[in-house]
Amino acid sequence: MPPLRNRNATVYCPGPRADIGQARDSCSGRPGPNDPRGRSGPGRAASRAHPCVRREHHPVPNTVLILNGPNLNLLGRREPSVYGRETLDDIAAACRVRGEKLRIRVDFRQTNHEGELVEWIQQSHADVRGIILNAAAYTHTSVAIPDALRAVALPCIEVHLSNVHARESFRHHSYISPVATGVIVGLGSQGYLLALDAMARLIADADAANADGPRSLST
Ligand code: DHK
Repeated sequence: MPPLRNRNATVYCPGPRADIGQARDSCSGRPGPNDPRGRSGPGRAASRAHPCVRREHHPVPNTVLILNGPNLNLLGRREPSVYGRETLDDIAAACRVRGEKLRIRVDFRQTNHEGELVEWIQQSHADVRGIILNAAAYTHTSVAIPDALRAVALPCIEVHLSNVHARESFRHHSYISPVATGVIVGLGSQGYLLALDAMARLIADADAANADGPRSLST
């Protein structure tokens, strides 16, 4: 199956260029309405079209999606002896602070619906470099979520607040773990921050490998 994204996504300067009109709608790099080249071949077409198509010239911040599944909206009052007293908003705020230090834009979301998690994973934009996922109860039941993760082929770190292996046996199995780059369990909200640290390293390593390694066909 071909990848759904250009993993070596080129970052585009949003500045309009007179000869091609508003060729790019924004840093997304998608063709604008006046782009005569349409939607094909973003990497090569754009590098001919605009001198600013350089990661170092107009860097778009790396985004990491942090996705939370069902009942995590109740953190703080839900079984605090298991999940702690911090609310999900507290955890989101701590993640954003850590993200700023790491120069990562944190996109933090929660839903009680499996399909919404699947759609968020599928819709990861070109600037999303990785996913930190606490799928909560869907960890132990969902086939669709790991399928979506396989499809987008982004690094994924699975996080659980509680030590699922010290709890009921149905929590010992995770459908996410086989597709995750790494797994952090049992460290409470700190697990999210450790996952961000690890993700920053994975991104830096990938960028270094890209810079040093052979040029891919798509660049
Ligand atoms: C959260 C849940 O809601 C449970 O269903 C999982 C996970 C564990 C957690 O520890 O973060 O079993």
